[in-house]
Amino acid sequence: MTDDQQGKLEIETDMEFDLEDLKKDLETTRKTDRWSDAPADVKDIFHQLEWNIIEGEFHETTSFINPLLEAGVQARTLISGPMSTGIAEVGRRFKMDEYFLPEVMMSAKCMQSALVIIKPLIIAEKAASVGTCVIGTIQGDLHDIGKNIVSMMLEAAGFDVIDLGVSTPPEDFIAAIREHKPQIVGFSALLTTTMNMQGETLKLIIAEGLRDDVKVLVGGAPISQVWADKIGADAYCADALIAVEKAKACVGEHKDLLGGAPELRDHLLAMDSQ
Ligand code: B1M
Repeated sequence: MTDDQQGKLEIETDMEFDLEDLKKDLETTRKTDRWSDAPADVKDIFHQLEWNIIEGEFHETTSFINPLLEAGVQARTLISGPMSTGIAEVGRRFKMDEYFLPEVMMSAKCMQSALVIIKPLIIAEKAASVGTCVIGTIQGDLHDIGKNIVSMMLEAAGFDVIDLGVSTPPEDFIAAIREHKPQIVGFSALLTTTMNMQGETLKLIIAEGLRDDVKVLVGGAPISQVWADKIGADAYCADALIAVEKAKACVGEHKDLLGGAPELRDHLLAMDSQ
């Protein structure tokens, strides 16, 4: 697969989907409005990949990825399309006690094995260096699929990314800020029980006198703009693409605003409605 074979197909994935509708699609005909602009064979493999993730058949996940790339589907379309809907349905089943932890772990392995193939393709798009970002999943939290996607998208956008991994203690963020002098710090949290550590980590950044130096972006399933405002973060990022756009604005048009400045928060919030 050569570089110019990749990325010829434009498929709309940036659409809201209702989990109940998705459930109906999956349980009945799988006829759906999702990806209606994709060629029939591509759409068919999208559904197979989605289903593969839901069923956690991780040994077979990669067999769907290469045919899609060879058909010209962009790596990032795979993430925002069938991989996102597949893992969302897994989350719904877990919440409804239809799935238990072993099933979720197998689906997570599907996501990870697909990302192994996708990551080099996304990183290959790396633009010239635009800044540095320290990112990590917050202490107590082991979820890293979303954080890894954000990291790789930031890297492709030209950021030098220092990824601190999962369950990152606040002190490790401080040490990394001192060592790498990032303009951006990103916190990921997926649990309502760990999201509070975003606030605690930010408090330590303030206590250490580093708040002006860094723009703090937060994300993860339970995170919202209300939460970001409550803890005093500069921006909430609903997904990886928004995280990249906001990070770029922080080192571009808003580079002269200090971390924590109310105008910065307002400018970044306004980007959500653009
Ligand atoms: Co867990 N889990 N899990 N889990 N898990 C959730 C989060 C849950 C919502 C499932 C549910 O009930 N429906 C639920 C949390 C409920 C709550 O807190 N209210 C839950 C639970 C309860 C748990 C355990 C406690 C279960 C248990 O042990 N009883 C346990 C916790 C372990 C721990 O962390 N201490 C646990 C464990 C696991 C697995 C290990 C099995 C696995 C994680 C594997 C891994 O990550 N390596 C797992 C998974 C896979 C999930 C779900 C199903 C999927 C998460 C995911 O990868 N989504 C999840 C259900 C859900 O989220 N609806 C669930 C796909 C990913 C692309 O999206 O992470 O949201 P997301 O990232 C997005 C955006 O949020 C944003 O951009 C990303 C890309 O677009 N974003 C950022 C994220 N971080 C950002 C940082 C930024 C910017 C944007 O910084 C700049």
